[in-house]
Parts: sequence; C-alpha cells; structure tokens
Amino acid sequence: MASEADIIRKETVYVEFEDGVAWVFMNRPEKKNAMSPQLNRDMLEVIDQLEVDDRCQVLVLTGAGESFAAGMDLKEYFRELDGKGRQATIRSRRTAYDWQWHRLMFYEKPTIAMVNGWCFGGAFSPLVGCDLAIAADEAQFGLSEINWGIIPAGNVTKAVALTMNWRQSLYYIMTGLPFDGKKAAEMGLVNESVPRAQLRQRVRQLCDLLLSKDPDVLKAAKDCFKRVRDMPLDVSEDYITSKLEQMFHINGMQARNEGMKQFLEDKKIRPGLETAKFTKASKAK
Ligand code: ACO
Ligand code: V55
Repeated sequence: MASEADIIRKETVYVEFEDGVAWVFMNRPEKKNAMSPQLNRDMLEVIDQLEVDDRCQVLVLTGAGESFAAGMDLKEYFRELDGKGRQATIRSRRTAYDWQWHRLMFYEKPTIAMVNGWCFGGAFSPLVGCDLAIAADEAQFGLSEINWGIIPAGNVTKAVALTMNWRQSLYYIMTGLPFDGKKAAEMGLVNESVPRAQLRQRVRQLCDLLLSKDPDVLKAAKDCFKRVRDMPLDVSEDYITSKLEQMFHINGMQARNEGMKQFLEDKKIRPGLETAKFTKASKAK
C-alpha cells in the first residue's frame, strides 16, 4: 500500500506515485468511469499538476475497477447539459478536449494508456492522446456512438484515423461492434495486449525502460514524431534538424556524449542492444 504522501485524491480521479511512475486512475467505478464534467475537470487539474511534479516521470492512465472508461457520460455530459445553455456546453467540451487531447498529445512526460477494461467512444481520445498503449486481452473496445445515435465526435474519428486503417476504421465506426484487446493490438490501436493478470506488471516494465532514457531526448523524440506526420518532406527535414540542434542547446549534448563514450571508449554498451547510463535518467528499479 502506498502511503498517503504518495497519493492524490480528487472526487473522480485517484493518483498513486510509485518509483517514478504516476498511476492515474479515472475513478468512478460504479459508473464504469464514464467521463462526466467533474471527471474532466479533475483530470485536467491532475495532469496539469503532474506535468511539473518530479514524482511523475512516466504517466500511466488507467481506470479503477473493471473499466478503462465507458466513454462520455451520457447523462451528465450530454443530457444534463442540454438544458444549461450554449455556454455551458462550450465550457464542458473545452475541458474534455483540453485534457483528453491537447494536454496529453504533447505532454512533458511519456504517457502510457493501460486499458484494463471497457473502452468506448470518447475514451479513444485519451487512449490515442497517450504515447503508448497496452491493453488487457479481455478489454472490450468499441465506437459505440452509432449505437445510440451520434457520430464519433470530439476528435474520436480523428483518433481512429490516426491509428487504424481505412477498412477497420469504417467497419467499427459504422457497425459499433465491440472488439477485444487482442484485436486492438492486431490493428495497431494499442501496442500490445497481455492477459489482465499481467497487465500492471507489463506496464511497469515498460515504464522502467522509459525511465532509463534521457527525459529531454525522449520528449523531443515523441514530439517530433507526432508533429512531422503531416509535414511536407522539406519542412520535416528542417524541423527535425532544428529540433536536434535545439536539444543540444538545452542539454541533449550531454546525453549524446555519454552515450557515445560508453560505446566508443568504455565499450560498456552496444546501443543497438541496450541503453546507455544517462546521468539525467531516473533511477529505474
Ligand atoms: N454514461 C453514463 N452512465 C454510464 C455510462 C456512460 N457512458 N456507462 C455506464 N454507465 C452507468 C450505467 O448507466 C449504470 O448506472 P446505474 O448503476 O446508475 O444504473 C452503471 O454505469 C453501470 O453500467 P451497466 O450498464 O449497468 O454495466 P454493465 O456491466 O452491464 O455494462 C457497459 C457495462 C457495457 C460499459 C455499459 O455500461 C455501456 O454500454 N455503457 C455505455 C458505453 C458507451 O456507449 N459509451 C458512450 C460512448 S460514445 C461517447 O463517448 C461520445
Ligand atoms: C464525443 C466526445 C465528445 C463530444 C462529443 O463521440 C462526442 C464522442 C469529448 O467530447 O463532445
């Protein structure tokens, strides 16, 4: 059990710190972690806080109980806002988009979605917002919007288009049929799936690998990938080169020099097969 000092509790979000990792739980298990306006506010606050909290070197997003998140809360996010006027809808939407998409997409720390169970509709946004994703074989995913009469909105369609191919995307968008973690891995929506009993252990192992890298280089590497996708070749070439040189001006040169030395002089590591010991890396277990 973590001590109280290593926990953040909000009404609908729970965070546990463990050796460099912040395990962030969407925490409305009795509602399958459906994302209500309160949950969206709590999540935005929490990930804002964690971005500058040294206890969080890797952020893992997951759900309490048997669900990752059962999408947006149909009652509190949709129906109850109908009567509250245009401005309430705009604000509520803004908070949801902020944490699920904008903040996560270019987060300072590496992020992993740990899909422990149900993952529907709106839950695809934070899923794809996270850099990496590991699912339980048993988890069930679905673009269930069509089943209750809307289109996958709030950038869910974009999240699908970024990760799944044309045929798969249209199939699941149009049928609303559920699919499991194994299928999600086969399609590339998540990196891999493992039996639920091994999920946390597998994610911890991946966290430890990320913790062994230089954090500034890691941040630049993931941002580069996410930004260059839609750039023309000449722009991407210039952007990536500029990013590399910008990194050297922060402190990336230190990581590079350490890595080179450990290979070329010390002969302690072979970069093709293992990670250098970086001074700035977190102490992985
Ligand atoms: N919005 C509001 N309440 C929800 C949601 C949701 N998205 N998902 C679950 N709940 C609530 C249920 O209403 C129920 O509340 P109650 O106990 O007060 O009656 C409680 O959570 C438990 O849900 P059950 O349906 O009883 O649980 P069950 O295990 O039978 O089914 C499942 C789980 C499959 C996740 C089911 O709840 C479901 O289909 N949820 C909706 C999934 C969905 O389509 N989400 C919206 C996607 S589209 C979008 O996000 C824009
Ligand atoms: C969805 C999600 C939204 C929204 C409308 O289909 C639809 C999911 C995250 O916000 O405003």
